[in-house]
Amino acid sequence: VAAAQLGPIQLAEGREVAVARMVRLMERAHARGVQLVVFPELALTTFFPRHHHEDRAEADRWFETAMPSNATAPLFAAARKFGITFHLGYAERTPDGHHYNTAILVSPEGDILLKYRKVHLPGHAEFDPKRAVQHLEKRYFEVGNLGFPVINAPAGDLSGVNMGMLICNDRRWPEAWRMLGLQSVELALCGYNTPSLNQSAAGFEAPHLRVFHSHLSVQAGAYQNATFAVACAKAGTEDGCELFGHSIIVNPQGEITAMATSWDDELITADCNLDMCTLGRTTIFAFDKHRRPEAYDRITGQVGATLPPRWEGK
Ligand code: ING
Repeated sequence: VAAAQLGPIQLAEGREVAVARMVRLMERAHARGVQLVVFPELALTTFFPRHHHEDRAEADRWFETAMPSNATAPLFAAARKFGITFHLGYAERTPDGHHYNTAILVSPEGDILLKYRKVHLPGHAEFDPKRAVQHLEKRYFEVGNLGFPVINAPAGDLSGVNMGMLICNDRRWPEAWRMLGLQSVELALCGYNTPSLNQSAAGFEAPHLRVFHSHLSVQAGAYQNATFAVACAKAGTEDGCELFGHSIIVNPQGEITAMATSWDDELITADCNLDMCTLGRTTIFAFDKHRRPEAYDRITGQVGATLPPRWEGK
């Protein structure tokens, strides 16, 4: 597998610029014998949720109404030419006018094997004057309505791999990983666009923690659900706003087996022997043997945290 990390896509750069760069990365992937390529979240355009459009309809320019389209056809053609299965993140506008932050898994023949719409939308819905940079995902996207699906489908020379997807902020929520784990996921695919500086005016966060938290989340999610994971960044400075790279591929033991060291277009690859999922799945994380859902009522019964009762003394 490969993570095909993308560097910045500027506001003025059309989809064809990003697609041409993605085709070049796919060519490099083919040269290295890669069978599955993961591209980032919202891989076709600049990270537009940093821009406020008073009229939401103005933001429709960032969305795809067809997949593939003329702009994305070269990517589908390259995948067919090289026999590569690929993951693509993009802004989806449905025929009936719904807007989602979407990821698809596409076969070399161009079939859409799996579609996922981002559930955990970070940021805010209205312009926030306190913020140095807006993060308006709650303004432009609806919460995903497809759950957290996993599919068993061909990938490369394997006839069936259990594949599932997360998008960006989802990776920080253990519930999202566990939904995939409870469907025996073997390869979790995640694209992200993550600012390298905390822009919410909620307090200082040392910059080095941004990459640390991203890696921590993916490594924990992979380990605790005995799955491989590919986390692929859109990186670099767009409109003066820096997104971090450091894409990674992680094995079911939680080890990073490949990491990007640039914040630009960069291909990282790793071999994935799916048998490596078996140990965790049949011992520590044998869910059927060890999970106690009857004790987890708060996890689906509550949204926010409640306060604990006060100790009344002995
Ligand atoms: N971006 C960021 C992410 O979750 C974020 C937003 C960054 C939230 C850091 C909290 C902390 O990686 C997206 N697009 O979700």
